[in-house]
Amino acid sequence: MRRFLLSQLGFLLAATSALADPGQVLSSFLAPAALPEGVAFDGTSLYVSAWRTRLIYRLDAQSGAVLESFPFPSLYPRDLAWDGAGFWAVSGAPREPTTLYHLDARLRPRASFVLAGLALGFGCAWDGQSVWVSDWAGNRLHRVNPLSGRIERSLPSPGPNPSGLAYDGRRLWVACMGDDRIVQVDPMTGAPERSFAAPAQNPTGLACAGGNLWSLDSLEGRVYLLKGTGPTNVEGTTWGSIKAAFR
Ligand SMILES: [Ca+2]
Repeated sequence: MRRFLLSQLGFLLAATSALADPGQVLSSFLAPAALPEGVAFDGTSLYVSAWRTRLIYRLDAQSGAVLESFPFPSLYPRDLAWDGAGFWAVSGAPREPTTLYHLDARLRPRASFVLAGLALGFGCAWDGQSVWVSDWAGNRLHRVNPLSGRIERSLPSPGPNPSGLAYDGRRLWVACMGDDRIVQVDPMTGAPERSFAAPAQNPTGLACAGGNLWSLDSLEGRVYLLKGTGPTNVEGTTWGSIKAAFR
């Protein structure tokens, strides 16, 4: 009986993840400028950095309309992250030191850290306590102390050329430009848990929005809203309803 219940549970879990269909494009619009590199979402507006103009744009998250723009703090804008009160921004280019900027809610620089040992910093995410920065050329993910700028922990990237990073409350999402995939990993071990094809061929910045993901493509110059894994599967209503069925 126990074996029967477990196999049924496995079937239900498989059916649940199939329904979620992560990676499906829910909507998309043109980026405000060529070569969008980074994205952050503060719960209301979308913030997109663009290489061509070296600006950060605040966008209406529904229409993509530009509401405001702010100068990026360096010549090499990459990914962004929102930490609940301000932003983090990565500056990275070949033969340039990777620099992590802390910006206030109006995008004014408040602090900066040069991250030694990174070949080309790109992705940026906030996990509630620390900042994650990906090394595009070194194929690693680094967890950085937000007060000292020191690297606390490093993991191998789940794919080549990690560009965008986002954190969904439990797992890291990594856009890999080298194979055009978006991968969810365990931030403790770096183990990949699921992945799907990026919506186009040059994925850059990533940001989480509820259970979904904002994803940029610098070749297409587009902003995509992708289906994520919904509210955290283990604690969310889907898992609750499965458990209820076996009480
Ligand atoms: Ca990000």
